[in-house]
Amino acid sequence: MTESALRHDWSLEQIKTLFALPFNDLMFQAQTVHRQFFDANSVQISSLLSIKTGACPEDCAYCPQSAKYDTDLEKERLLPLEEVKQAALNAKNNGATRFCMGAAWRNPTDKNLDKVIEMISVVKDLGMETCVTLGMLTQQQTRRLKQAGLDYYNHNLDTSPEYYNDIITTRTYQDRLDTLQHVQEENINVCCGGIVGMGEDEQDRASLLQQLANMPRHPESVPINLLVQVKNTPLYGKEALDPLDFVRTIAVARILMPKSAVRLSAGRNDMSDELQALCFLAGANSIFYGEKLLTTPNPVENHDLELFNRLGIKPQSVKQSEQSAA
Ligand code: SAM
Ligand code: DTB
Ligand code: SF4
Repeated sequence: MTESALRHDWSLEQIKTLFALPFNDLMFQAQTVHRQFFDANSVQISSLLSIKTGACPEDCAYCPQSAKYDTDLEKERLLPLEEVKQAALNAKNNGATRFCMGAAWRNPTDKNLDKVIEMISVVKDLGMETCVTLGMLTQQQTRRLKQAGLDYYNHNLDTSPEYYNDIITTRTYQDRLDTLQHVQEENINVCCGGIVGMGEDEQDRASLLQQLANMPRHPESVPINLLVQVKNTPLYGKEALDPLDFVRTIAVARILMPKSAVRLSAGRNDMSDELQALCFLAGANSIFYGEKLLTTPNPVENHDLELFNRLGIKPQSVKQSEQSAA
């Protein structure tokens, strides 16, 4: 499949038809597409660090960092540069090729952005790819991040436009699309996906993927998060998603966005090794690596390395990931 064969005109019906395929047929199709663009046994690994934790003014119903919910979280101010450098170095020594820094902001102030730009610079100097997620950006702020050499900006759509108002009221879907447009216009790689298991239905999952696949450029990285249920957030206690429907979501993302890295993201701590193996078979080829996501647990490194070993998966080197991002 050539670049020009990438589609941006998926109808909801077509996507729902993929979801409705017999599981084995869906997996076969996803695996076939996956092998056209990727080494099927290679997975990119990114490590996360929360550079500013908690006290966020937004009301995202899934999020432990919202100031609106009493989640027992230790709030922190923006971390000192040296601490960030140390964490990135540890991540690199453990084998991560990309370092993603997240801040619990609605949007960064220009002063905050100065500090984040220093962080991007020290992480780049370690030879790692950089990613930040800071909330909404103006075009001017996006340009500054590009000039700082930022590789990826993470900004999720989170769910379908139809289900969105049940999850967040303090920021609109259009606000998110606007920030994503700024990032694409400045030619920064986009990392954009969503969360499933929030009580949405299959049509919502299809509609979220339709939004992503029909963007003018597919996001270079598509994180598919399974809701991490945190006590005292509004979504705590939601009925769990059928794990096979999670695998289907990964497979459909892979088919719709053949050249994108599809990331098996939050929620791995609650998944069996076998379920994760099915996700890789469905076309996931990137993970968050390291014992913590932003504020919640993730599998320990040794466990992941053992799983990779059992599956014959090789972590991707920085060089390979540069090639696939180009
Ligand atoms: N505050 C910024 C923003 O929301 O744009 C950046 C950080 S925010 C924590 C980054 C993403 O983490 C969210 O968009 C959401 O998709 C994901 N996330 C947060 N809490 C989660 C949870 N409990 N389970 C799964 N994903 C979660
Ligand atoms: C993304 O899609 N998932 C990551 C990252 N982008 C920033 C965040 C997951 C957060 C899970 C809840 C927590 O640890 O606070
Ligand atoms: Fe704030 Fe981001 Fe959490 Fe929403 S997801 S409450 S914006 S930190």
